[in-house]
Amino acid sequence: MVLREDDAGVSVHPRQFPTNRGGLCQKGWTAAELLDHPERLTTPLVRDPATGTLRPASWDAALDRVVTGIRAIQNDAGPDAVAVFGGGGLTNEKAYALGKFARIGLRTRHIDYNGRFCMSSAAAAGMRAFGIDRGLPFPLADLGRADTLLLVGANPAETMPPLVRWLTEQRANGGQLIVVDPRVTATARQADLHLQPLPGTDLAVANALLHIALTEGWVDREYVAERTAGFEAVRRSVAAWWPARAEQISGVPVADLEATARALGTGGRVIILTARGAEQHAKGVDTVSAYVNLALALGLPGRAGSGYGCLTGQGNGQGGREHGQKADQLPGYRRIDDPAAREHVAGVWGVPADELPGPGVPAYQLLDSLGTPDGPRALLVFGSNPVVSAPRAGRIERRLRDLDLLVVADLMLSETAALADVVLPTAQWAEEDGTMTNLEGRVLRRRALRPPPPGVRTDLAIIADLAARLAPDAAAATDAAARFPADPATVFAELRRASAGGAADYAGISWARIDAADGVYWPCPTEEGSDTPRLFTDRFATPDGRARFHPVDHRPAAEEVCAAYPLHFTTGRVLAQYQSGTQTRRVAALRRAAAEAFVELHPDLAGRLGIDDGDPVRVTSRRGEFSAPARLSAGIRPDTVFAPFHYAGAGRANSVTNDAVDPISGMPEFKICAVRVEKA
Ligand SMILES: Nc1nc2c(c(=O)[nH]1)N[C@H]1C(S)=C(S)[C@@H](COP(=O)(O)OP(=O)(O)OC[C@H]3O[C@@H](n4cnc5c(=O)[nH]c(N)nc54)[C@H](O)[C@@H]3O)O[C@H]1N2
Ligand SMILES: Nc1nc2c(c(=O)[nH]1)N[C@H]1C(S)=C(S)[C@@H](COP(=O)(O)OP(=O)(O)OC[C@H]3O[C@@H](n4cnc5c(=O)[nH]c(N)nc54)[C@H](O)[C@@H]3O)O[C@H]1N2
Ligand SMILES: [Mo]
Repeated sequence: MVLREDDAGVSVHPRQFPTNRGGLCQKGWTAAELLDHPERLTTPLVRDPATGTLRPASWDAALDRVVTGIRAIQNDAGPDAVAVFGGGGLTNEKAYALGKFARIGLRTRHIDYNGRFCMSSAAAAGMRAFGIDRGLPFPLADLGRADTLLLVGANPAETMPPLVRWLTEQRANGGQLIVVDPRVTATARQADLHLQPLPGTDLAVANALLHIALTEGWVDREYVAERTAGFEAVRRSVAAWWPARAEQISGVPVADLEATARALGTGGRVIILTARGAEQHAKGVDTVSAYVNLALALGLPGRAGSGYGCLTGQGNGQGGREHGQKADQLPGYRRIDDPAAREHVAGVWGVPADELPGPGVPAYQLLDSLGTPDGPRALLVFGSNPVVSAPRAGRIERRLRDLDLLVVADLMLSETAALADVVLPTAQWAEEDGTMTNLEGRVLRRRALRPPPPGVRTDLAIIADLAARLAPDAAAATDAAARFPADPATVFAELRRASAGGAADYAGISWARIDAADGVYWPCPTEEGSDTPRLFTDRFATPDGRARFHPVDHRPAAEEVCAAYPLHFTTGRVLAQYQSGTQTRRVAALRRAAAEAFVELHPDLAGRLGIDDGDPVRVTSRRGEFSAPARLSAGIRPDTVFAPFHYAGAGRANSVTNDAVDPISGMPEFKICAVRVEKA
């Protein structure tokens, strides 16, 4: 998009760009409204110990409070007693600076971020199959030319409207769109075939699809032999997944499974995509692996116009997961437990490698340990609102309250900021330069249109100031100031060096090159060399160049329905709200479009429960309850209830969600738990 500022304020205008062709979603069109919003924070806030309320304070006083608190806690309990929580909406520069600040400014191993709740299962499955995690290993435009496109647990018509034109184009070209979702969504309505499984059964569906492909002889034997390893174990494991068995578990009719397998197995260009519906489960990694197995068996990854991909969520969901905000990660998608990676990054940072802390713990484990005897006693949050977005949010809210020091940098007083001891007002997207990496692995520029309002600082400036103030003496403070520049261009130049040689190699990407080329795809190791729009054309990023199959088996959800909690509950998004809603719940047009939470349920179920459309209902699980008006829809399975997670307070869906996590990725089970529903 292009921004213009005139007497009437800042406005958003379309820009012709290859990924979205000038298209934006409603949130994009209205985003400028937040720049001069009356509720915007324009001064730091510090909690007054006498009254317990947040009071405006100077930057000096606020940062002093933060630094004094951190020092006292770390002197008492060691460096790991302070933790950092980041976000996938931060620019690459900020994500990088935050990871560096945690490791060498605070010397803590405890940093993780909201991407753990987002794409971590697809990331882990991609890593173990392909040796690399780039959401789409091919340009988005490939979707428009696919003969068959399978969307598993994705609702782009509401979550990624600019992507819909590729779906429209695909079908105009004669392609077939198949959607797997327990609800008839706006996306499912456009599909040629809609599979409507019980939440949490996608793995069984995938294994049955591969079973059918094997029986029918659609497996690409030559590709499997030449480009992959481990097929035999998968072949044996899916032998037990007769379509009838998958139908029994998922409710998807055998005929639909067969039609889907045929479209995938006999199409020319075939693309399989997963999103949060398939991934946000305690078996998310294995579920994605099941679809990757299917894609590999059909010979799709690396074949022109075909492949497997994950639809990455947040603004910088891809770049945010590459440069060191993750508990186990260093910049360039390096592992923090890899001695060579530590040596390289420590060299760029000018510290001895043995001074870098080891891996921390995944987001939910981190949040759930806050304020407990063995957990961190201070938390710094940049770009997330876990009071609304974390699973089992009531418990996480209590953990945050148990902290000795909670610091939140935000544009608005989010529900998490409202609990903080110190709130730091930060700049918005239109007020700072930087880069973001989109779902195709394409690094893009974000340009500042105007400076932040008086009293507001950028995240980079806040990190730089904190690092300098934490230094023990004047000489160390000068040193820290040099190590933590507030200027994004300087940070990006360092990020390029730190990422050099890593999986996500940005060494050859300059801002000028991004401008000249409408974005640059990583890996891009040299300024002269080419970038990489398509991965895997010759080899995978594994040591021997072969992709890996992983045998995976269906298992039940972490919590099954029972007499007391007889219904399946799942969550997701609506078009007009974004995430925890801090921003979108404050935009008048979006509030009008989606003012409050709702509970979507089938008319038959509602009838049995004596609930009419619009009635207030209460949803209760073993962990808590929330209330919202009923919205009757024949498009949802009668055994399943859905609510959006964008709302706080009484309408907070995460009050009931399950905090069971995937053993490999740490992804919480946002997409299924057992509930009871009654008229409130
Ligand atoms: N309007 C809007 N757009 C957004 C966002 C937003 O908050 N609002 N957030 C952004 C972010 S961070 C992300 S991660 C993306 C997410 O984008 P999506 O993954 O498309 O979004 P969700 O609504 O979370 O989930 C997609 C679908 O999964 C279905 N589902 C639920 N349980 C299951 C299941 O067990 N199996 C299957 N197959 N499907 C299931 C839901 O019914 C839902 O329609 O959206 C991005 N875009
Ligand atoms: N039940 C359920 N829960 C879910 C999900 C689900 O599908 N179901 N989805 C999960 C997913 S995929 C995600 S991504 C998470 C998202 O949930 P959160 O991590 O809470 O993400 P946001 O709501 O985007 O929070 C961003 C916060 O940072 C602020 N902010 C925005 N830009 C900046 C910036 O540049 N700097 C700073 N310092 N602050 C900024 C915003 O005002 C906002 O308060 O929710 C997860 N929670
Ligand atoms: Mo996300």
